[in-house]
Amino acid sequence: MTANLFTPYKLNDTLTLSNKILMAPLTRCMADNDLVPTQQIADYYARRAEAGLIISEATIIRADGQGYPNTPGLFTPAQIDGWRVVTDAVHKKGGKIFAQLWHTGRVAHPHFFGGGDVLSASAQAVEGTVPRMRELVYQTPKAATLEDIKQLVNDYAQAAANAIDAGFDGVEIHGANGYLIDQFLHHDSNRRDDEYGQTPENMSRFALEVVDAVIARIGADRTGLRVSPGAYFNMAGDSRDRAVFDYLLPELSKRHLAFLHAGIFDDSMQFDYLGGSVSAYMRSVYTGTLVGVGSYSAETGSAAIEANKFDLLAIGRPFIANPDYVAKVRDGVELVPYAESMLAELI
Ligand code: FNR
Ligand code: 8K6
Repeated sequence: MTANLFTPYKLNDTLTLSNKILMAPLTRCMADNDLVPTQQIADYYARRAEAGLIISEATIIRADGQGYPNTPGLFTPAQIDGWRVVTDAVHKKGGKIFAQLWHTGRVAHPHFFGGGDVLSASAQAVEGTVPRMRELVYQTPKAATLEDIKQLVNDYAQAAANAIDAGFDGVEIHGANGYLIDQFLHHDSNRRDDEYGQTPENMSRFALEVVDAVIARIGADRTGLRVSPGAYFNMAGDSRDRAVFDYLLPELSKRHLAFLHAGIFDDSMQFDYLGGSVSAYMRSVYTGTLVGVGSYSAETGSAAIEANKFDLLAIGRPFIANPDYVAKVRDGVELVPYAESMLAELI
C-alpha cells in the first residue's frame, strides 16, 4: 500500500535518495546558547537517517534572523563545527541531510540578538507574541534598504557555503511560513514601491536573487526551496498573491533546483485564490520535483504520489514521535501518535 515510497528517487546527477520519505524541517529550540547544535541533536538526527532525505530544523543565517529561543545558526565557526558532528553522524548511518536556511524577518525579536532593527520587506508588523516567550511582543520592522537587501542576499549565499563546509548534502532555502523571503512574496507584508514591490516580478525579485546567489555558490543540484503560496502562518492572505506565485514558480522551474517543497501544515486546506490545495496549485505551475507535506500519513501520501500530485513526501510531526518512522511504515508497525508534549525532549 505504501510500496511506492520505498523506491529510490533521482533528484539529479549529484543526488539520488534511497526512498521518497523526507523528514520535514522541525524547529526544536534545543541548540546551546551560542546557537550551536549539541551531541544530543546529532544523535536525534542520526536516529532518523533512514529517511530518504532529512531537512534540518530551520537554521538562522545571521544573528538578526532569530525569532525563537535556541534555534541553531550557520554563521559562526563553532556553529559550523557543531553541524559537522550532526552531518557526520547522519552520513555514518547512510543518510542524507540538507540544512534549512532561515531568516525570520519581521518575526525576529531583538531580545535574541541584543537589540537593533527587525528587518522585513516593509514596516508592517505581524500581530502577536513570540511562541514560548509570550512576554515578547512582535515589533514594527524596518523596511530593508537596497543596501540591506544586498547584504541579506550575500548572507544567504555565505550560509549555504557554510552548510557545505559543515558537511550538509545541500540546503533548503526557507521561503515559506511567513518568514523573511515569504514577507516579500505577499501583499500583507510587502508594501514597497521600489523594484522589490507591487508587481509579481518585483515581489519575486528578492526570492530569486537569494536562489540565484545560493545556486552560484553551491550549485542548483544542491539547492532546494520551500514556499507557501497559501498564506496561513504569520501572514494574511490576499487574492493578489496568486499572480506573484504564477510568476515565481515558472521562473523557479527554469533554475533546475533539487526540489521545491510546499510550506503548509494541512494540505487538505483549500485556498480560493489558488483554486484548491497548495500542492495542487504548485503542481499546476511548477515543472520540477515537488515535495508534498501537511498532515499526510504514509498511506495518504503514497496515494498522492501514485496519483502524481507530487513526487516526494515530507513527514513532520510523526517523525518527532517516531524516530524509526521509515522502518515502522515499511514493516507495517503501528506508529506512536504525536503529542505537543513531545517537543520538550529530543527522543
Ligand atoms: C514545524 N514546521 C517547520 N517548517 C519549516 O519550514 N521549518 C521549521 O523549522 C519548522 N518547524 C516546525 C516545528 C514544529 C514543532 C512543527 C510541528 C512544525 C512545519 C513542518 O515542516 C511541516 O510542514 C508541518 O509539521 C506539516 O507536516 P506534518 O507534521 O503534518 O507531517
Ligand atoms: C518554524 C518555527 C516553528 C516554531 C515552533 C512552531 C510550533 C508549531 C506547532 C504547530 C502550530 C501549527 C500552526 C498552524 C497554523 C495553521 C493555521 C491554519
